[in-house]
Amino acid sequence: MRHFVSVRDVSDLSALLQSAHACKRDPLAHKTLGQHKTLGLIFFNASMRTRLSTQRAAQNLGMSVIVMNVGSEGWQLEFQDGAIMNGDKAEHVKEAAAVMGQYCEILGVRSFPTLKDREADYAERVMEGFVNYAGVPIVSLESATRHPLQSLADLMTIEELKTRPRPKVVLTWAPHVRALPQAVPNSFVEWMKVADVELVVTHPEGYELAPEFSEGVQVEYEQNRAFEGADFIYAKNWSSYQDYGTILSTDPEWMVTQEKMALTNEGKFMHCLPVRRNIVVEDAVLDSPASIVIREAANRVPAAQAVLQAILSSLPDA
Ligand code: AN0
Ligand code: CP
Repeated sequence: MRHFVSVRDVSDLSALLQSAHACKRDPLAHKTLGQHKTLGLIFFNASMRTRLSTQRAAQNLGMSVIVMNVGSEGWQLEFQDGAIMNGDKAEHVKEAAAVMGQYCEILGVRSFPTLKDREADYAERVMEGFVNYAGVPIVSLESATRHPLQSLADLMTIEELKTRPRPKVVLTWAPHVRALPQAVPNSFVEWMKVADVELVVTHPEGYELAPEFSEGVQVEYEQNRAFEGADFIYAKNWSSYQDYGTILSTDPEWMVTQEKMALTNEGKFMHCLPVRRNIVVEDAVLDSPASIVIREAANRVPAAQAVLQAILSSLPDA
């Protein structure tokens, strides 16, 4: 594997999943694979799970890790080709990414969307800038439109806990007080489409995901109907794609409750975290045995490890 920015970078999904499960069983099986190699983790935005789990995964492989919060501690970067840089941007991604690539064998990048300029966000200007100019493999730590390390951990978790070969998996929109990216739901849908699951997406009207993700996906606008017989409920808020970046609804009726979970097939509750209690999901659900959010977060380590392992194994000098 060269880069890991979307599911399309995975040539053999079942092999990657098997590798992730193996990393979970025996985290130190390849503890020298990454020796004398450095992973750079570049954050334009806040993170807890992605930062710590990816760092831990790299350590399990013997890698060194450099972390930089470029969003708050670095020079402001320009991404526009041909820009006349007379504003507040001190450096172009062409130099910045190329320099970082001199210091690290692999770079991880987190960069949220603007939620203002849909075209720029969906063109993945930041992630593509790094892919084009760093000269080393790039791992997405959540980009403007995708969060593939999260989706891989989610899929691992579903595989671990499913009670039938083709579980019903429901992605439900839930309310939130802030406008959030579509990256997590986009990615979840993208990965579930290639997995062996029955996927249903439920959200209020106006929250349809971008066509490249929603194409071929079953949408049920009645949340209760979607929940019926579900094995996994995956809750997430996102802002509107159509009316780009706006909050169209804060309807508390969409919060995930015990009452709604009772409609499922003893369904498990999933969320990528961080989650706002009693806004997205009520305490009773998160505090119940049906909640698997901590296992899901734990699986971020083996998921990241499997990805780093695949990239390390295909470095030119490996
Ligand atoms: C981010 C999002 O919704 O994309 C990160 C989730 C992993 N969430 C928040 O900003 C709350
Ligand atoms: N789920 C997730 O990516 O969490 P962080 O934003 O804390 O990394």
